[in-house]
Amino acid sequence: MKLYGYFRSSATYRVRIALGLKGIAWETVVVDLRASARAQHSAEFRALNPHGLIPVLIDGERTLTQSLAIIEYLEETHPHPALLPRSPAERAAVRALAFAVACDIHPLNNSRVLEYLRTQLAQDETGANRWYGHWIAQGFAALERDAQRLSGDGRHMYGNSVTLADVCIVPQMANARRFNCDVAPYPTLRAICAHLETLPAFARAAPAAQPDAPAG
Ligand SMILES: N[C@@H](CCC(=O)N[C@@H](CS)C(=O)NCC(=O)O)C(=O)O
Repeated sequence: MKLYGYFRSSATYRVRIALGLKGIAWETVVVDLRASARAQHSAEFRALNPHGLIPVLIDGERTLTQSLAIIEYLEETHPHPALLPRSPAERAAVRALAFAVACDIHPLNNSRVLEYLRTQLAQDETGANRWYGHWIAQGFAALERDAQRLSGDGRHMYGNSVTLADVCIVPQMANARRFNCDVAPYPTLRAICAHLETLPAFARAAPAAQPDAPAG
């Protein structure tokens, strides 16, 4: 499979984790999101994904977009190990945790949103960082309470094994740290991420481990 992404993209990071967990080999095609490159806006990339967003996964003739749709596709085509529990109620609970990250926190802090704040709404770095930190704090405070209730062992967001919720929280925690958000108030989330980051599929998917990450 071919994964269009960027080392720092947390939505791509989710897909890298899922591919690794399922033991699927992939080849990276770098889409440089930096302001100097803006490769997501190139005609070539827009032909693949008119939304101008990564990740895009190519599986044979298929072009897939949206990280969670891609991961559900992988879940259906490569069911083991399962990233969703069996019962409908538990699946809904895991998806709710994943969507809290992917639908409620991440879209507000995406690069195009931050760019709009800076360029069109005249926010300086302090303003943009306040915006970023606000949505992290609001989302993580609720996720901390969720994890206290739903984690079975303090090492996973839900129950005792890796689920879609874990695939989403680790990249979001990496983003929060990158933007210097205070994550001290979320000890359960921190402990879960600290454990997950030691697992090979998570370690291999980490931004610093990608071919396009700057050396050092
Ligand atoms: N809901 C989408 C979000 C994708 C997304 O926001 N990707 C970011 C990188 S993490 C991106 O391509 N940003 C480019 C931009 O903002 O112009 C998904 O989960 O795949």
